[in-house]
Amino acid sequence: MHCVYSQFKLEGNPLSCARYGSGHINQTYLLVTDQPHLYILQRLSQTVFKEPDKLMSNLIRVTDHLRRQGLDERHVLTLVETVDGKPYLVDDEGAYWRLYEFVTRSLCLDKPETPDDFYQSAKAFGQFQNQLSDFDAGSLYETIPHFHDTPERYNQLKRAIEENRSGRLDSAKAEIDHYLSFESGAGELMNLYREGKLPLRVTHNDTKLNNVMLDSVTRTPLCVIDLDTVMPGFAANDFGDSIRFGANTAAEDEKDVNKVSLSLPLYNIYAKGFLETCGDRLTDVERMSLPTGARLMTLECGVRFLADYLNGDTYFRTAYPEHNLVRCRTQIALVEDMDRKWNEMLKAVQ
Ligand code: ADP
Ligand code: GN1
Ligand code: MG
Repeated sequence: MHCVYSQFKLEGNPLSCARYGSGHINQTYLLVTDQPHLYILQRLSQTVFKEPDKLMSNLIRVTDHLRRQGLDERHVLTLVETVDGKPYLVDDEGAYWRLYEFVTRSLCLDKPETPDDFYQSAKAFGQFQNQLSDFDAGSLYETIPHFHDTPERYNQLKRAIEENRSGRLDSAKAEIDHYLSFESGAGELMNLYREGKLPLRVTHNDTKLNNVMLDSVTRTPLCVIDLDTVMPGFAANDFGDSIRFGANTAAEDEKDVNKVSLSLPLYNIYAKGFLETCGDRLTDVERMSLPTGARLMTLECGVRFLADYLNGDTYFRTAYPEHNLVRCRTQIALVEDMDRKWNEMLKAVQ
């Protein structure tokens, strides 16, 4: 990292800078100074984000929009300028770095500790959609084209199977067959959209529980973070990705798939929080599409993990060689459990 932080306007002298958090994409560091003032330093993944300037333009415009609503540094992600007054840094090697104010007195969870934590995260993401409801969706760049286009994700998986770049095809035969048998229905949301029945909104598109900050004392929402994929999208996908990650009774990378299931109490409480916060804005078709969002976000994420395994782990950060394969197994097990609980899932949004 070569003291890249010294090129930002810091308050205090740096004491330490170490890897931080459990995000799968960017390189994230916690920077501590003697003030004491905490910062989050991030190097953007340029494997994932091909047009970082456009991404940063989205991020600046979205956070400015939130700040104009009177939100302070604990309630909106805040960039710290470079010493020459720029909002982010491109180093000599062309790497993109940004520095955020650390959201103080906060909690960032990988798993809800109580159902109320999950309810509060639903409020945070619902509120985020409200705060951006008057933002011109068409003016945002698509930072990752076809990000939540599930049929296109299946095409990418099929290319990965054909190319077999990692030579791992034989070790994933069962998972490939399993995912291909689930392909019908993958286009449900995209079809509704193309038929003009589902509106595009400004959505977050990566609504994992660890992308929201809660107040460490009241455990109520502070702000939503990880804004790299804020783009036009479907409300169902924001709802769905939260369910995929937070309402699973097991971790995303649990090796024992028997531990994987959809927690209906967590699902129901998230639906309650989300609908209480932004339900009024949703059309009937959108509201009824929320369970489909949960199913398709889970299926799609599994397809992406499997494709990345076949491509040789170039996209998601992995800790061991089978990590993406393990992740794709949990996702398909979760889809199967959602199919078993489908009527109850529908009931919660009816
Ligand atoms: P990734 O895209 O890799 O998931 P994130 O932007 O989500 O990267 O950051 C990774 C983790 O770093 C988050 O889950 C959170 O724990 C922590 N983090 C990021 N930004 C902040 C911030 N401004 N304040 C406190 N923690 C943060
Ligand atoms: C990534 O960046 P992070 O860890 O919050 C990914 C999401 C996946 C998720 C799976 C930009 O999220 O789309 O759902 O991993 N983000 C990007 O855990 O691809
Ligand atoms: Mg993240």
